[in-house]
Amino acid sequence: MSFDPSDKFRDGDALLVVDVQNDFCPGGALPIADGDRVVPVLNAWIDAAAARGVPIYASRDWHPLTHPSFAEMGGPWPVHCVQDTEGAAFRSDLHMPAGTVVVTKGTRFDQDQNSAFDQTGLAEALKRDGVKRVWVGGLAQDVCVLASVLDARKAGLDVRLIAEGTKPVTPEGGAESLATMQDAGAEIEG
Ligand code: VGL
Ligand code: ZN
Repeated sequence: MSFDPSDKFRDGDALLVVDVQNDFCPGGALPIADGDRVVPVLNAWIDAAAARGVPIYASRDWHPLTHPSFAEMGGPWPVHCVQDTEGAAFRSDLHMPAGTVVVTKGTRFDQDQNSAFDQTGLAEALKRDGVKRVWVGGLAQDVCVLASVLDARKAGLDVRLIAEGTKPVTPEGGAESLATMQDAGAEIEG
């Protein structure tokens, strides 16, 4: 491994891996260019977090078959991450050490939840566990990572975006989301 993130962590840190699922990677239903390339990067962070006892949270988009974000329901996206399908599964090469907490979102019938914090109780869980700062990576940078970072800031958490560990739906969206996250006080790592 060329880069070891171990020395980046301090007490009060947590790692949030957003939506590293098959459908968001090449070959999936809503593929993000190079989406699979975040996996080795995030694995290094996950391994370092596990070794240091930093809590790891992995969110997943987990939609019912009739979800309002799907085009056929009037939403912006193709059908993706349908509950219990292979497309909704975490990438099989993503490290999931024992104790990794799965955060399920996007299950509502009446509205989408892009953020891992949206009505999941995640902010409360992090506060309960004494978390002050979250390291965030995953997919997609300009959708669910962006929404999660902004909500983390709103919840009063310090945020570090793992720049190499996230990819956007569009390059323009990627650049814009970076600026928006920085404006909200998130720091960009890498
Ligand atoms: C996402 C589009 C639709 C994401 C989820 O995880 O970024 N993007 N649903
Ligand atoms: Zn979705």
